[in-house]
Amino acid sequence: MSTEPLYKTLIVEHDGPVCRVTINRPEQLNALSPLVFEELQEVLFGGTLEVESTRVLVLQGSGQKAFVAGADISAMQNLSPDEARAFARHGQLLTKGLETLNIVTVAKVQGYALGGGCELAMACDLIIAGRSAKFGQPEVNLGLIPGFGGTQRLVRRVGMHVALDMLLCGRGRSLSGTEAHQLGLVSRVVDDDKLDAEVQKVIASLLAAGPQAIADCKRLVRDSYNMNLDAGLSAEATNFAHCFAGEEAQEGMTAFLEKRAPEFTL
Ligand code: CO8
Repeated sequence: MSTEPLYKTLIVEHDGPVCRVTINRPEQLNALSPLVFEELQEVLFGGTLEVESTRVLVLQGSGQKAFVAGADISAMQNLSPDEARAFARHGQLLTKGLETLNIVTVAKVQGYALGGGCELAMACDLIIAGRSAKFGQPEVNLGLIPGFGGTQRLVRRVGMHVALDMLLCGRGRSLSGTEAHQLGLVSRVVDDDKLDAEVQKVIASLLAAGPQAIADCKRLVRDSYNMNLDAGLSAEATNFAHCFAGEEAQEGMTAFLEKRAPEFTL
């Protein structure tokens, strides 16, 4: 395991094909300051993350109390409209970048995932939450609206009516991890003290599967939001055919028939 010592607000640990990024501002409940954004941008897209050899990125918050309690309100207070637009676009580029990254992203959520924290988690491929996690979009209580995709991604996850309830009622309608799971906002929920073990289980599943197959599935699912069904099915068939041109599927199917574990390479 190696740790990147370069960052002020993040802890970045590499462990073979797994990279763990911890937002490390526990005193501020890991609120997203401009420096957090800058450093996240650098880690994810500036070369720190070795895209060729990393297969899973785990995003988490420091301490037990919060994943991320939102954008840093003190840093936002004096933004001009132009600066606010730039801030929102910056966050949106980051969240969009997570969705298009050729690596599976997992948000490990304990405690608060509010505002920009909920939006950051929703940009990840999988959200694994503790039962007592608290998801919410309290921007309206600040006289704001979400700016990092909350009005767009939340509705895609939980449907219009729950999304409207959360977005319009703000602090008055947050979801526990359990409820977030029931409503489809998170992928898995477990007792708080089992969260680390569950994330390890997910990582093990991801590492046991074909890397190219996983990357293709992620891309096809992500692209499905921007396609009609016919175009999406056609893209799926093309990719399915492509599987048969490479070694990965041969190895996967042969290993099954030979009753052994497959040996996939990146
Ligand atoms: N920003 C800055 N500081 C924060 C934030 C935050 N989002 N959340 C918590 N903190 C700080 C508190 O100010 C406090 O600092 P201090 O000890 O110096 O007073 C410390 O963290 C601990 O917080 P609390 O004492 O408040 O802890 P509690 O357990 O009493 O309450 C809560 C926890 C309920 C999470 C509470 O802290 C809270 O309501 N936080 C704000 C949550 C919120 O409103 N989040 C949404 C922010 S807006 C947003 O994310 C919009 C994103 C899109 C922006 C688009 C760009 C324009």
